[in-house]
Amino acid sequence: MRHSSAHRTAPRRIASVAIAAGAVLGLVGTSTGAADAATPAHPSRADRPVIGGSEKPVGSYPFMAALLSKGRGNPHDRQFCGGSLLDSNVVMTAAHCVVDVQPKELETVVGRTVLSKKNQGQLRNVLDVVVHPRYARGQEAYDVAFLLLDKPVTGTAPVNLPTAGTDALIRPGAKATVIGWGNTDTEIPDYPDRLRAVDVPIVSHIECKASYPGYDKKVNVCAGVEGKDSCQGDSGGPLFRKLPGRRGVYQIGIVSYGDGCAAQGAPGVYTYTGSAKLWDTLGESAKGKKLKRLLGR
Ligand code: 4AZ
Repeated sequence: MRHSSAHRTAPRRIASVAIAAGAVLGLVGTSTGAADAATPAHPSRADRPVIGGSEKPVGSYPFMAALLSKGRGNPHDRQFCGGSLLDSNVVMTAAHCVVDVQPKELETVVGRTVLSKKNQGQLRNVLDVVVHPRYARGQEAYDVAFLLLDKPVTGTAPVNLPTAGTDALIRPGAKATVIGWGNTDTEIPDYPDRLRAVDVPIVSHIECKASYPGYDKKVNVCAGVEGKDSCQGDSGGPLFRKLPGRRGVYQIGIVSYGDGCAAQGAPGVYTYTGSAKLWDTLGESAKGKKLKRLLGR
């Protein structure tokens, strides 16, 4: 989010996105621990690949949403942030993606993998934008907002959220996945048309606070390692885990900010969706209270 205003000035995206994905080169697979072992500690410029993820087949992440600025152009050029389906009528995203945007200027598509494929997924207008009442421009915490859709998304299971206040899903070292259409290259910006995913380890609150003074462990969680991270354009998208024996996935974070992408000692920062404080304080605004009721939280 500290980069969001810059993104907003970019012609192509309101906010910015991109998953830096791909781990180092396609040589090394993407989501096995082996990739890390195979990555030189100090890759030369030439072989530093950057945010290491990989492409995903259509239908892999049906709950994924893209935020598009309305217009006639190619949706790939209009995408500026990610989001996730939280309820048939609600898409969750980052506050910094939408805080300065009118609902009329926005549309969202759920279940599309290739942005330019206009017939993929379910496209919706946005009736209202509910920004977390504690989110303050220029600050980094409480970076969550909700888009109320004009009609429900059908036939798609929303993402699950962790039980608020239980931190079992953010044990440091645990493997999570982040997805998006954000930048895949830290040297030459490259925004993919097809959704990408990268596996990232959860980082401890202590390490994260050391990297980011504004980090608030009550409402944030960090993840990432050198070479694997979310990046510009991935903002608002989900960080999630698949749990053994459970259907669907559990979203533990929302892409929020970071100091660059995929650099050593600068993991990505996420809004922590299992935070009791995040959900309690959402009720401090009238719209937030209504939304909590709608979501049964
Ligand atoms: C951004 O500018 C952004 N490495 C998103 C995620 C990260 C950094 C920046 C995390 O939207």
